[in-house]
Amino acid sequence: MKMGRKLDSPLLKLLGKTFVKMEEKLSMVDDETKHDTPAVDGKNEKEKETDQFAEKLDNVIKEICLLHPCGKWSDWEDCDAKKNGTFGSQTRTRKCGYNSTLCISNSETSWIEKDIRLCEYSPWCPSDYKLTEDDYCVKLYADQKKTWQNAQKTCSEDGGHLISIHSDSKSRIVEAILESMNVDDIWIDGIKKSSDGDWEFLNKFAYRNWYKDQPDGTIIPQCINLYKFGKWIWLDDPCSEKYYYMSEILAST
Ligand SMILES: [Ca+2]
Repeated sequence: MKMGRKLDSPLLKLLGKTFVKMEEKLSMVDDETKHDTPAVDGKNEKEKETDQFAEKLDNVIKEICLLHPCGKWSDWEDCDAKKNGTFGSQTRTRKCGYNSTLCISNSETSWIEKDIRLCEYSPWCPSDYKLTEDDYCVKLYADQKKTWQNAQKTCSEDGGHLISIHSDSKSRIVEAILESMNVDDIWIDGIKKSSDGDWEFLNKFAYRNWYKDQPDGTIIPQCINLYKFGKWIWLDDPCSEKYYYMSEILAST
């Protein structure tokens, strides 16, 4: 047996009892052999006893290994379903045979057991955030209008940020929510902090949806207002203006 491995409690007890029994047996053998047999094959009495003990211990361990052949299960792998609301499967494995935690490593007599179960794809959102079809966690704040910075602060306290609109499809998701709530302008991510500086965004996407002649603001800092003007477009506006806003938290599984 390799020492220093982790043994679980029932096995330790079993092993402990086994040692006690073997010690009793060996002391009997010891009594029987005390008075006779000179050393043959170059080993003295003590060495033979040690050999015997080791052999018996080895057999006991093998028996225990067969009674308790498998190690601990691994953690479950990620669910292989990829779309919200769909089902998939997930697996876990464990090593069995002489590769279990107790037993001597022997790849010829070990095997891997696989367990499988049904799972549902379920990204996590805080309870008051809505999970969109494309797996964004969003919340429209339409109770109190705030400056861009204060809106960002509220989002940040939720563990999120002002919603980042980096594509037409993302914009359509946001627009649908706004229209369902009869809100026609909100703060979104994007700020220009100095007159000769660049616009700063959370993401690296090149997507922009400025209305014609925008941005044109001269009061610094300027922030981005998503506004429904026939269609949904971006206007720059002084960040000190107050609008409703939408917060976004990265969904996790
Ligand atoms: Ca403007």
